[in-house]
Amino acid sequence: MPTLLVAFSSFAVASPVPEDQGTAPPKCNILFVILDDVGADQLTLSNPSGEGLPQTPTINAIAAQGVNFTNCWSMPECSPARVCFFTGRFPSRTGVGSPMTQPTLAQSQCSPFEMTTPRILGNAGYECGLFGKFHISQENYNPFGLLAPSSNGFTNFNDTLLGAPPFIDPTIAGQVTTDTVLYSCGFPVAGNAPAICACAFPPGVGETIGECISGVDALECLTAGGVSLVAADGTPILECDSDAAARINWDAWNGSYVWPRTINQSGVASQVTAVRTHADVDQAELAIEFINAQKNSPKTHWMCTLSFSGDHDPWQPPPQASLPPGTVWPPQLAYACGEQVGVENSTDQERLLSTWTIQSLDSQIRRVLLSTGLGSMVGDQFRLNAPDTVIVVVGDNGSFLTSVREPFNPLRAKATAYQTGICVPLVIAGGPTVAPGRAVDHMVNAVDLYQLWGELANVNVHTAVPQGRRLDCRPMLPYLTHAASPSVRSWNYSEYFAPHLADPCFPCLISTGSVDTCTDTILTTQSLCESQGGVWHPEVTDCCDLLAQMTAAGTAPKVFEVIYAVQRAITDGRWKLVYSEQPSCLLRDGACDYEFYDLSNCFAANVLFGRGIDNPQFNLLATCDPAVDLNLEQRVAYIRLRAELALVVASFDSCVGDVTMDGQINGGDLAAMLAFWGGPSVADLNNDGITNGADLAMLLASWGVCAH
Ligand SMILES: [Ca+2]
Ligand SMILES: [Ca+2]
Ligand SMILES: [Ca+2]
Repeated sequence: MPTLLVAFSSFAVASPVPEDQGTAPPKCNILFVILDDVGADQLTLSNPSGEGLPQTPTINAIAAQGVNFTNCWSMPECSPARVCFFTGRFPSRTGVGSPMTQPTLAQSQCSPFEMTTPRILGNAGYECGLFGKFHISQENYNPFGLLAPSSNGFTNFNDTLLGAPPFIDPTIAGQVTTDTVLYSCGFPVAGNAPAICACAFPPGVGETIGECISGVDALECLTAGGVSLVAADGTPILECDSDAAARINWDAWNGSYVWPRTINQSGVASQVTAVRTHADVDQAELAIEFINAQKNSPKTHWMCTLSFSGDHDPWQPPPQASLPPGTVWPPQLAYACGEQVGVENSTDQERLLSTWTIQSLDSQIRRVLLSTGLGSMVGDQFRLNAPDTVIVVVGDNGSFLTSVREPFNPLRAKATAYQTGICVPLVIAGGPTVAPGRAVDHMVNAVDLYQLWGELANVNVHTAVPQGRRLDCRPMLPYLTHAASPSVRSWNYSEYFAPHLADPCFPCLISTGSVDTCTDTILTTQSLCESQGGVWHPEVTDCCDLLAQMTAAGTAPKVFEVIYAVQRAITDGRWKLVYSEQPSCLLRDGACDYEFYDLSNCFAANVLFGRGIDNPQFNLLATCDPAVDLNLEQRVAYIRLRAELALVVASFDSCVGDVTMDGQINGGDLAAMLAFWGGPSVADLNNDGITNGADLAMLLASWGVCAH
């Protein structure tokens, strides 16, 4: 370990942790709602000038009776953001820098040795449950398999281990056998409306054919858990027919309507292969049951995490009952889903489906609050009634390309450290919150929520974690309890980096008209690539090889973008520095590793709280030379942020062999390694998918105290 790094890192962590202000308020219950892939662009609260945005009367009411945080950074992808929420540590400390996909190895999933929120709050007498999408760890390449949530302290988990809704089933449970996709939304359509068909339901135990009702709207049938009858060529079958029903594959998944459930409860894992309740509704229902059950629980407090999966692609029309009255598919659009053929061609449909999904989620949040007594209707006004419960609603990362709203940038969205990829909505209400209806424009980060959970339970998270473990979170409670609390953060940070995988990840090329975007780190399987409208290129090893091949063939696009394998962003609130590990083929075009923005002078800053969108033309480092590109004020800010970023990155110095993350490489790490011997694990130090002698040799070679 270079001594320079040691000096930097001790400097970086020596700064005192800010004290909580004032006397500690009483412990609070916590309802934590995660909206998957809902970036700041999606809500009027965080995108005030946005047009045609989802109607979110419940979230707006929570903000009106609480605090709207208008300057929240998260991470560019699902898994890193979620691990931040529950560990208070930046991705470079937890190892989770990218979304988990099927081949992601254990060391790129949340470690079982992390002191997650349910562990800390459990020690403080809280009952904790997480319902909905997990995506913090997963069963694949994880020694705990289906008990992955429990291995992270989430011992009461129910819903999905998948990172997204399953793919939409255009075959209508195996009935349609043509190669042409007739029904891309997973149910039969006729013109611009759901078709009318006979609706079959799954057979009960011991039955071969279930109930059937003739002449049902296909979306209503799917919502009720049925399958519409169609012929092999897709022709709707109007009357019930046992021969037709016998052709249905009842195990076929179908987006948010039919999906696999995993449960962790009391140390036991179980699964349901095909749940036939819409995921939004199911997740809300689980939260309601949990919260109401706590009224009779011997534990004094609770934390319910309601992790909606709904707004992650692929989108389908949600249940009609979840939508504002009168919501109809507009006649100018084909009734189609998952048409991921690029930004120019598919945005209207994708945005409409995303809009409807967010509206559905808002109505489910309202249902949870009304069904648990945390809210009530006073006339036609929704009112919170949560004096001892804090309600937090957050997006986990920026919106996905095809759903991005103006003035945000779809080509610098989710998966990037630009503003569209990391700015998320955050509203908090209830409990000790004073002066409701405020906006707080101070910088906050996804990791800070970890400290808030502690603050609400009267636990100092910095002393609750094992000694030597570094946290990145800062206090949040002062923003709730003091209307004029000054900014705690002087800088904010976000990052992305590629995962360790069991299989090689080949380039995936997504063409969006004038721009071809390539990734060789995120869409890690052929099916994932193709689900995003991409083309998988296993004949080459990375995006640069692909570009070389296309150039040689004369098919290179005008604009070839690569999603960088390492991205880091840091800001002091006005100036923003973006670091990207550039692939060699792009560097040839004169790109540089750093971009530098004055957010107060970026695109649409006047309508986005004074911090605009970091589009390429606003990059101040036009020639990559600060001495040429920047004036004195800019140069000072640039040098300061470069130094700040260097300190942050230096503080990430890894300690290979410290499996248990306590700053020592000793018998505890050896015991952990032996416990995982022969399989994938966080003790797979050389990242080859197996824990064995090669890893042991590395551990023994670094035996002792970590060099930081
Ligand atoms: Ca997400
Ligand atoms: Ca250790
Ligand atoms: Ca290994």
